[in-house]
Order: sequence, then structure tokens, then C-alpha cells
Amino acid sequence: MLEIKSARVVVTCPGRNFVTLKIETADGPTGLGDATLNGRELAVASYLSDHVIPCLIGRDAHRIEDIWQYLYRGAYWRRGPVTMSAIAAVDMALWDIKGKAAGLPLYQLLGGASRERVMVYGHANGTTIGDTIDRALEYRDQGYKAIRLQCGVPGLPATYGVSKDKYFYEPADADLPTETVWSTEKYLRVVPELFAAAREKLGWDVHLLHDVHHRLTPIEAARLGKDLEPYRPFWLEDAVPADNQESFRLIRQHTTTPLAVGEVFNSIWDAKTLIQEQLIDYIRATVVHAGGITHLRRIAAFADMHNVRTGCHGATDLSPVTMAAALHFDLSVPNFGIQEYMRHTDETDAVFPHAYRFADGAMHPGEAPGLGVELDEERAARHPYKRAYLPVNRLEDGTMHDW
Ligand code: KDG
Ligand code: MG
Repeated sequence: MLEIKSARVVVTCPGRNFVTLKIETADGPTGLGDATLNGRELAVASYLSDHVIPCLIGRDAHRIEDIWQYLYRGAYWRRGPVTMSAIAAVDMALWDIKGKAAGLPLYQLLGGASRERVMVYGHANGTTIGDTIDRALEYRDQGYKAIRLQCGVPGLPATYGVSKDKYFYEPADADLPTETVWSTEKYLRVVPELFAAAREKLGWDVHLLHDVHHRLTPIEAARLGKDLEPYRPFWLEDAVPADNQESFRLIRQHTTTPLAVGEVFNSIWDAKTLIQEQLIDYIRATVVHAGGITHLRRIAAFADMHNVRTGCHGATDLSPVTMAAALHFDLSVPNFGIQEYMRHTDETDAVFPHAYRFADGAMHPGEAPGLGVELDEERAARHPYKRAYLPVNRLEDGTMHDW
């Protein structure tokens, strides 16, 4: 028995908001879990402090599966991003504790390494095709084997995925949602041009990825998939919103471009049809928003039975605690595909010192016991919460559209 003595939530904003759960045991280690839900941070902080932490005190930290079931089944109100991010934070913290208690890095408890390193993809973006290719060449020189390409859309003032900064992208940019404008027609013209230019300049020895960010209809996505086929993309991400999982059947009938989806999924049920019918190639669900390591492993096992590989979300709104958890998971699961890596700022890394490292286009979680991430609470306290929203998106005639 490793008794949970106390738990608390730390909200900090070292350049962007992060919600972290810290669980302390009576005579044993402490554990960290990420509970950050971009633009809705305080809802998860309250869910944890007001409704979850009181139920944790006195429980055995070693009973990870039982505590997961207690919080999921026992709450009656199931699923949803707030609930599942809160459960994820508890789950991560308990795995961290178990690893520290065993004196082993988490991946060893998950069955050990299935590979030597974890291939990651970086984000090359620019307002023009030329800028994007220049960034991609820099990524390639830094050793990246896989690069996501996003460029501005001619005729639109700004586009998701395109940053003002060369290396850091932060879409939660204002204390009320920024309004952006979208044209599918303009977008569908530029992306094939971007990929044609990229293959010409970057050659064929690098994987190229693209994120549609849920903005097309199935038939539009099918068209884009077909247009990109000659350039052999590694994947086309979030081609349509997956609220209706059957939408992917239509895309699948028309294109052999590999499909990835799921960064907003929070449970296996969001992906059931997609996986079972092999309508996708990569599942993007991640540790923090999909119920923690315990639940993500279940999703991965189900995906493995259907030849679907993992491609965890790894944007900057997922804290270094999630990044570490994802890397332990990636290193261990048999059906790993790729890991997204948008590096955090130095300010964030200073609040969350970590053992994971990047070299030659790949990452490794390191050998520190547990997750291998610390929280510098003194530094964290110097960065108070600052309200920040993701943008919203409208068509040129003012109609609300998916951001
Ligand atoms: O919080 C939203 C971001 O994580 C998201 O916009 C980033 O789509 C994204 C990606 O693929 O990293
Ligand atoms: Mg995405």
C-alpha cells in the first residue's frame, strides 16, 4: 500500500497556460500529471480540485487500473474532454509514482522498449510556399526525418498552423477568441502547389505531413487526398471533423493518401468505427486528452488489431509532462507510427525540467525513474494564469466554420 496523502493542482503560464496535478504519497514518491485543455484550463482544474482530489485521499497509489475505473465508471457522467483530461492527469501521476517506486523509467513498466528511438515530426510553416520550404530545409538540416508543411493561403489574411515566429507556434493568442476567415476553394488550390514545390526542393527522403484542421467536407477531403497522391504524403491529418466517424468511409473510397485523425478524441468510443473498419491509418489521440496512459494503451491495442498505427498529438499546449508520458508510450507500443513534436519555449522547459531529449530527428524519454519530469514550483508561481482562447473561424460571408 502506497497511500495517497495529498494532491493539488498547479496552474502556471510560462508563456502559455498549463494545469498540472501533483499527487503526494505518505512515505513514497510524488507524481505529476498534465491536465491542460487549451482555452478551458480552469474547468479541468476545478474538476480535479473540487470533484476528484477529495476521492483520491487515502487510496492506494499502486492501484492505477482500479482508480481509473473508479473515476470513469464511478462518476456516472462519462467521457468528454474535461472529464477525460482530469482522469488522464491522475493516471499519469500514478504511473509516475509507480515508476519512481520501482526505480524504473515508465517505458520499462509498459513492457520495455519496442524500438531504439521515437521518430518525431517538426512543423515547417510560412506565409508563402517559398518561406515554408526554407523552414523545411532548416528542419531537414537539423536532422528531422519527417516535417509537417503548412503555408498561408493567398487571399486570406492569416491561416491556422502558420506562425509569426520561426519556430514557436501558439494559436491561443488572445483573451477573447480571435476571428479568422476561411475559404476552402482558395485553400484547395494552394496545398497541392506546396507539396509539388516541397518534393522538388526537399526530394523524396523525408516524410511530409499536412494538417487540414477539420475544415473540409468528406468529398473535398477526398479531392485533396487524390491531388496529393503524386507527392506521397506520410499523412493527411484531420481532413474532416470526425464527429461522424462514417465520413471517413467516403474519403477512403477515393484516395490512397494515408489518413490521420483524433487529436480531439477523448475515448476509444470516438475512434471505434474508424479503427474497426480500417478507415484511418494513424490514431492521434494523446495521453492528456484521452484518459491517460491506461486508456491510450487500450486504444493502441485495439488499433494494432486493425493495422492502425499511433501518431500522438504533441502541440505546445500539451505540457512537458504529457510529452514525457507520450514518449514512454511511443517507445513501448508495438504499433507506434510517429510522434508530433512542437518544441516548448525555454521558459516552459525551465518550469518543467525533463529527462527526454531530441537528437537526429528522434526523441527518447530518458532513463530517469517514472516520467522523468519535474515541476519547479517556485518558477511556476512566478507565471500566473492568463486567460487565452483559441481562435474561431468564419467563411468569407460570415458563416461560422470549424477552426
Ligand atoms: O490546442 C489546439 C492545438 O493543439 C492544435 O491546433 C494543434 O492541430 C494541431 C496539431 O496538429 O498540432
Ligand atoms: Mg492537428
